[in-house]
Amino acid sequence: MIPARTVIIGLGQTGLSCVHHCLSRGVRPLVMDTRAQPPGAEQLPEGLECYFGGLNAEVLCAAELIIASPGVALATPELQQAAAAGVEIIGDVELFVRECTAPVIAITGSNGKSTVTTLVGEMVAEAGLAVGVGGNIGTPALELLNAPLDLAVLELSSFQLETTPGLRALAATVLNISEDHLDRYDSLSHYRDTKLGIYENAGLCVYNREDDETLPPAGSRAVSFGLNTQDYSRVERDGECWLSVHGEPVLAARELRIVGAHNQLNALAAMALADEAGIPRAAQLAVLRRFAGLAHRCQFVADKHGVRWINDSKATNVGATLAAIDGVADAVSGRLWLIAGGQGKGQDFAPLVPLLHTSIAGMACLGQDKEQLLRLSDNTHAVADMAEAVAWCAGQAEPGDWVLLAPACASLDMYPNYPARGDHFAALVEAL
Ligand code: UMA
Ligand code: ADP
Repeated sequence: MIPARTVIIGLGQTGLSCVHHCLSRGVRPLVMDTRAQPPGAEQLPEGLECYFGGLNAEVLCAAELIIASPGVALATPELQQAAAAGVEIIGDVELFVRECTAPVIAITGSNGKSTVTTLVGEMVAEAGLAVGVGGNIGTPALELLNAPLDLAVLELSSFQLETTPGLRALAATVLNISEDHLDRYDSLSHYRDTKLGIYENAGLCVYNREDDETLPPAGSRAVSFGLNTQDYSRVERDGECWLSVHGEPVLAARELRIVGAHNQLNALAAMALADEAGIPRAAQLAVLRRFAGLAHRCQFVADKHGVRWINDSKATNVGATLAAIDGVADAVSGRLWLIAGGQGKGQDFAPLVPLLHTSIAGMACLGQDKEQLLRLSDNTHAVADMAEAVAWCAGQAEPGDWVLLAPACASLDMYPNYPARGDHFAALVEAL
């Protein structure tokens, strides 16, 4: 039951999905947004009560329920006041899990979420089941309630996990933990603990044996994935690398179309989750053999005068950039040039330094936090924007070299989102 005095905070995709959900349940919510002209305002039905340009603490404290968008921090003073006044604050995913009767597979981590979510979703569909795929990947979870489902596969951000106390996943995973969103969390352990919340009441916890930060609480029913031999793993057989399950090789790694050790881990995690949902191995392997990766993740753009250009605009944190470099490094015959920069979100960029001294010939640095990147080593170069970054790399690179856009930063200082950044990069490359 959604109470009559419900306030929805934030009018992005999430807020709009919550408005539609409330209306479909006979409740007319009040909508609030800190922005004077939030982007979805024109899509609201006529006559709905709105409060834009700030948060009204008085209204919030008088509410029976607040549904907060993930982009709004719970630490916001007006929300803290409402919480202190005893008002329940939840997110859209909590509304979803309260109503969804199908089992849920829940996926979080600093990197690889969308890849694993897509893989699992496709595996379930391949097995002939009705599957809904949503959450942080882009389709608001509540939209999945519009069709009958056998299974829901949700990508969950730390922001969404903060406001989803009722999650009871059939299987849940934390793929990995590395620095991100430190502008919203006071420490890495705070960010990690929020992510580990996904394991609460999960039927099976799927964790990364290479990353102790992903360990579920003692006593949990758990299975692991990793690069050494246990559970879901990568093994060597007759000089060849295989993905194996409980010691049995099931797929030669070369049959995967997505590259890099990180993607082998993603494939193993997807198999572990799909196994718990009873998806036949043949359906899993069919998907792993054909899946060529999502757009803006290590995506080949063009070969220009013998130089290969790669778009990994989705690398919005240092961990993802390291994985992208690792993923392409073996394939590069010449030198590798990197384009990075944007909003650093409080991260430490130091893990890039060893690579700037070894695998990376030079780095074009752009965006709000470029100064921090420029300081990392001598082979960095400041550029004003993406056009200058592409031009500089084109001037440096020789046939056999690769240029990789893997910014280690959010795009929001220069673009509406990471796909817009990747598209702009690709257009500039095509025009070379
Ligand atoms: N905002 C305000 N004032 C408000 C409300 C929001 O300024 O009152 C700002 C936020 O600070 C943010 C922007 O508006 O900059 C959008 O926030 P939102 O929560 O309204 O976003 P939605 O459009 O509802 O999209 C959200 C997720 N966005 C965020 O978590 C910031 C989307 O994840 C998600 O796909 C969508 O719900 C559907 O579930 C995007 C994302 O960047 C891809 N996620 C982060 C990440 O992956 O790192 C967590
Ligand atoms: P997310 O949804 O968590 O952002 P994606 O699947 O979209 O993850 O991948 C984002 C980027 O993170 C990719 O471009 C890649 O460089 C990197 N990445 C993907 N999987 C992993 C992984 N398992 N470990 C580390 N980095 C990864």
